[in-house]
Amino acid sequence: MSDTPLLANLWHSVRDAGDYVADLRHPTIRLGVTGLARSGKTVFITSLIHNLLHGGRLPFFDAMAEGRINRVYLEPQPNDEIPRFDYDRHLDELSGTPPVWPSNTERIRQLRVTIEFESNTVLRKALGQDRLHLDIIDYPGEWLLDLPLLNMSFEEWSAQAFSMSAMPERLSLAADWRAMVMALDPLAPQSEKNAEKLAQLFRSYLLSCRDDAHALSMLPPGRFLMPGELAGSPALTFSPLQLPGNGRAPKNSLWQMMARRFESYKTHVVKPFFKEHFTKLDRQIVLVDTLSALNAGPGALNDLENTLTAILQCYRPGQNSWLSGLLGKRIDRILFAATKADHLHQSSHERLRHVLKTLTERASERADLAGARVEVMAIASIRSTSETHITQGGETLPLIKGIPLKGETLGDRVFDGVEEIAIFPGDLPENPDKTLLEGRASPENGEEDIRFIRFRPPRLETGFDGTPMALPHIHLDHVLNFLLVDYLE
Ligand SMILES: Nc1nc2c(ncn2[C@@H]2O[C@H](COP(=O)(O)OP(=O)(O)OP(=O)(O)O)[C@@H](O)[C@H]2O)c(=O)[nH]1
Ligand SMILES: [Mg+2]
Repeated sequence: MSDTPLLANLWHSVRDAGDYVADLRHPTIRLGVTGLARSGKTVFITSLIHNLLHGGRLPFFDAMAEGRINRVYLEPQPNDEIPRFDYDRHLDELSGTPPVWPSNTERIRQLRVTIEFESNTVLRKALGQDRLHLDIIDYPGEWLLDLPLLNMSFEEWSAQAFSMSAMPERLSLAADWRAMVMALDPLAPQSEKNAEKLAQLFRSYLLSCRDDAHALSMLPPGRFLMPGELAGSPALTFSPLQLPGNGRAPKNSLWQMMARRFESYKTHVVKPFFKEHFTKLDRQIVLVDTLSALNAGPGALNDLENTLTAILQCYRPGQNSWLSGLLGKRIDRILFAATKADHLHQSSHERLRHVLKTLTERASERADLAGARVEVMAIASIRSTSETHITQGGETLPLIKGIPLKGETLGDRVFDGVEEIAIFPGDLPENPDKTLLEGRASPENGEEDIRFIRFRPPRLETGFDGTPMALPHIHLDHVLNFLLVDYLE
């Protein structure tokens, strides 16, 4: 299959013969937006759309910079079975008084944006191509981490989950769940009560791993953390167990009950997601809260690298025979973006990118990713800080300025959500390999920890005529260019 989108679109058109003419004139790109919980998916999509709709500052988005974008608007999405991405609600939250960050979203969502443009290629002009449908599909990154489960038996998965729970950064968090597993006889008759209790303890352990203080990310099964519409269903009421003795369990034992549910999770939850959604994506952006992992220490960074490897493996055809059988085409561009770069001064943005680049390079080597173009950027979907500096003893110190969220603390200080402050956010070390090994900056070398304070989103400005000004951002234009440039030539 060709790598060029024009030919790729021809191919899709031939497949869906009914839409042949329409598709050629108005191609569609399906962009997957993913990332673990709180990585910044909702804020990213909202700001991206707002910037497109309201002509934001996007100097490095070629089609926009060349004045070839005529109109951008939202249209009804093509897939009725996927809930709509609630752009209006999220924008309302961001434009409130005071503005607040959007609420959590735990499900797959979709939104269609149509871009009317003037092509600068003879072929596209001849085809009358003047419109691109951009279908954005927002889904939890946790769900991608379930792919390896398809190649595992319940016994293998149990053994892996048990050994992971014994890692130093996890052991104390897993203590209650491990204690119950060890106290139970898995060969005893099945019991819904025990299944529920075990599943609940297992889920609490995974949730506490995800807390800011630990910031661990490799926590399958994905729906335990992001259940979507499946919360409370039997397909999610299971937990790894330890199989004693000869590895055989009687038919109606607790072990068999859990093994059955593990298999139905794979059949009814994991496979349909990959089959119905994942295999239909053309391009992908993976948002990574790299700063939170840096803040939490070496265990979290290590874990993040494993997570990125697992995510990248989903894009590797041939890695999973079940999946590669379904992949009619291949995702040809993947962008990894370190989000929330506005927590750092711009002098550290390149270093933040470098940290994520090092992590993804190591992960891509392990995933042996053939074919797809992978890019790494540091971005802020919504810039909540501005930059300033102070001069102290002849030395200039870069600062960031913003309004910390109510309840945020710095030392003994508790912020009220109104007062603006300027702080030195800390530098990221120049050498990311060292950072990755040690987890954080080393004060003995004069490096400081990052001061990670959450800031309030900025007030949405309006122009003289009351029209909203686009949301401030860092590098969203680079993101758009990487993902769309060849579709808009
Ligand atoms: N300063 C800053 N904070 C951000 C930015 N993007 C996200 N955040 C913060 O990160 C939080 C999570 O962002 P969301 O966009 O809701 O993350 P998500 O990936 O959709 O999270 P789930 O819906 O829980 O999966 C927000 O509430 C903000 O506090 C950004 O560009 N700048
Ligand atoms: Mg969300």
